[in-house]
Amino acid sequence: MSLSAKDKSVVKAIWAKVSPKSAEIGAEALARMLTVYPQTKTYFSHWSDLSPESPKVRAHGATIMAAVGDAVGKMDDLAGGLINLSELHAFKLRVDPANFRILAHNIILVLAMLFPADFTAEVHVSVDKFLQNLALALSERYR
Ligand code: HNI
Repeated sequence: MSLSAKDKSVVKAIWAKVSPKSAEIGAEALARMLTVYPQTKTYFSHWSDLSPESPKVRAHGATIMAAVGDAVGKMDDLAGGLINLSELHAFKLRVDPANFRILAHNIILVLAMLFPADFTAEVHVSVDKFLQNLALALSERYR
């Protein structure tokens, strides 16, 4: 389902609030994903340490979250804006797109943990829609 004008403004507002902690959110979300959904570890098997404290995991979480922040600025055309990242994940990394939803779940969880007062049900709905649309955009090149 596509993002309404209200979803977009809600996502922009919460991103403005949380973006100073973007690196921490990403690190925590990626670490959680690898711990709680260990099947996702296969893609990162070239890293020796996949523990939650792993510097590689934490740095990569920050990279992913920076790309999520970039996508906030591309909400009017996520598929077009993320075409290169989609290409990378589809053809080079061969990430099963089901994993985008798993990561989205973990990002939402961490947002709720770090910003309990701001992460209202209304914000949750719009962020969930945004991340599902982002996952869809990243899956664009798989077809
Ligand atoms: Ni993903 C690399 C963004 C989900 C596995 N990923 C990247 C890079 C960005 C990125 C940015 C770095 C690109 C570059 O080097 O040019 N990834 C995103 C985003 C999402 C996402 C925005 C979803 C919100 N990636 C996932 C998921 C997996 C995943 C769900 C696997 C479970 N990504 C990877 C792997 C790499 C990667 C593997 C390469 C890591 C490395 O450096 O070896």
